[in-house]
Amino acid sequence: MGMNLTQKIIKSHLVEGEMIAGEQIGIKIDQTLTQDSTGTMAYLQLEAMEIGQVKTLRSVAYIDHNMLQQSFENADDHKYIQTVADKHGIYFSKPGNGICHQVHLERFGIPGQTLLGSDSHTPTGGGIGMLAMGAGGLDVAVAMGGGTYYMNMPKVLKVELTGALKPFVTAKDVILEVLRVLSVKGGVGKVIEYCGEGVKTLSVPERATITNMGAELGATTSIFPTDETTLSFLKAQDREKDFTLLTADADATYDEEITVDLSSLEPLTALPHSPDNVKKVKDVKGVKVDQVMIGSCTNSSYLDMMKVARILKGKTVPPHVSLVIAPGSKQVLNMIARNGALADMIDAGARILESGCGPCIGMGQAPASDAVSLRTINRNFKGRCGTTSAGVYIVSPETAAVSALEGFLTDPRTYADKVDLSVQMPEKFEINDNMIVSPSKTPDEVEVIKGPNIKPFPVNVATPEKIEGIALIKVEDNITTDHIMPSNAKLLPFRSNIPHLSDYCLTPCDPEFPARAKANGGGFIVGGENYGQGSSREHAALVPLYLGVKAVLAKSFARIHKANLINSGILPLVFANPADYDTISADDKIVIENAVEQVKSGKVTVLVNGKEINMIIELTDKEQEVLLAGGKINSIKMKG
Ligand code: MIC
Ligand code: SF4
Repeated sequence: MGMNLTQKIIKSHLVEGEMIAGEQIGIKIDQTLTQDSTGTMAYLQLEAMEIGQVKTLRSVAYIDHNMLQQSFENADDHKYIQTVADKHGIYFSKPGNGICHQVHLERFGIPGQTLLGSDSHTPTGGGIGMLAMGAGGLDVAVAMGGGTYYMNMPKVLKVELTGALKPFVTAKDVILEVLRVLSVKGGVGKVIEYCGEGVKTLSVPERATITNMGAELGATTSIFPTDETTLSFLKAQDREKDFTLLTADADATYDEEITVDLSSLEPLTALPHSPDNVKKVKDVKGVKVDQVMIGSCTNSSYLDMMKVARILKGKTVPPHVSLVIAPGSKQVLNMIARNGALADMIDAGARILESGCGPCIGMGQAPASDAVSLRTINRNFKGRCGTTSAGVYIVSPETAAVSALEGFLTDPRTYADKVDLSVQMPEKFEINDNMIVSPSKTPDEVEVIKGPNIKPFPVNVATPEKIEGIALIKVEDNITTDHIMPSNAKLLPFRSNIPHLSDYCLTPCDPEFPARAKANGGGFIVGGENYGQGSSREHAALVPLYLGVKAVLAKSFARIHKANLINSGILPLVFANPADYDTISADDKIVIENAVEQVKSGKVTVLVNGKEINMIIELTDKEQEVLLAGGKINSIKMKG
């Protein structure tokens, strides 16, 4: 029987297990990437596991998230990452070189290889046919040491693309349409595999926009086949030798299928505060816009920037609009600087930011109170931009640029007669890798520098026989890791300082949570569907661990967060009967007797104020071992 592309890549990397959807498999990881906000923790764990030289084909440490360097904490983290990378055989991408996903696609990604990144948008690499997945830093550290990556064999959802996009309708609108259809939890446990006639009409950056935002579906990853377009892209990056032709077999089968007719799509937007709250721009047009932000790993490619520059050329943004643009990489910035497109942006009144995540993760450019901000980013969770009362709309670069000029949310097709957007892919990108530092050839001589901001990370104890405490908080569906462990300009400098971060845990839901958790010596969290969606940050598990959280009782979990909880020794329990969620309240007393045996059986009876509630704990054999040991570090130590 024929295989789809996902199955082919998994098969060629399979180390353990059978390729049956839902079953545990172990795969070999070829490449890893980290970024600074998850990287410090990943490398502290790499050191704790006494991993010497990395065993991957390529590992890269990027600095792109926190580049404000407003005080020593930030610089400490950067210095630590640079020196630890140097010592362990990891390439180091200096701050300013660009956003990890954009740079990795340009310079390192290889079709058919596996990539594990400590960032949820690692699936960007699926745009050139990589099996690229996000994971917690600890799993990435293990992969760097040559360890197998364990996961559940995903289902494969085929998205058949037909037709071709109309002018001013974009790849962003394609993924927003998929989000509209499938929702933010529609991809959980699945790889989204694109195919069909429409594929060849999309450039590599367009494909990468689509796979990048597959993270918002909760998918394991998303992937495109490779073709002439992929080859030309790699050639233009001087990396022709990295090309392999990859397609699904003609008789491949899939677990689910949907079709998206590119020709029928219209410009779309995700309204505040969820990426699946999707509407047609023409149906919500006219909203007055205060801020427009163009950039992020979703939409900051050379093609995106050139189109934006063409729209802005010779025009001016109105007084009430602040337009900020962050080109995705040094390569992109350099090319638009040389060809004059950057000047067109500056002329129009845009503020140009350095190549990095910036406003996407609340590192500056927080909108004013109650402001409307149009952004080409991938997540518009409440407060993520730095201003809780602001409303962030996710849009394409074309919609962003046109709306910035008009001052109101505007259907970009109104500019179709005025601007020619037929920008060609360059035959050669400008290549200058002088901001990528190769690792030391004499690693023994490298001193790893840890400044005072770098604190040890918490480690759990083995699962005890009896677990008890109170329900510290009860939260609703779709709680994000931005709720559990907020990230913004004030907190990002403390990603290697768990004690400091613990004072902010779950504060967007309840400002008293940290104090209550401390006063009670820990306890339980009660959540709804898709608990922990969004980022890969394992801080959303490490900080609750530090606060003594023993288990999370939820209707369902997001994939990466569930893995991070297990790696931290915190029980991810799912209501056998979702209606039981309604019977628990904050402050209820919770007891789990005979915890070890119950976890092993996969069924856990929880006593809530003495009343029995049935929970399920779905774990692979490996996960069970890790959880019962009190987390991954303990389980590795136990094996010696
Ligand atoms: C994000 O987009 O939420 C982040 C910031 O890139 C995170 C990583 C982090 O929290 O450091 C992600 O996507 O995993
Ligand atoms: Fe950076 Fe935003 Fe992309 Fe996360 S989503 S990697 S913060 S640009």
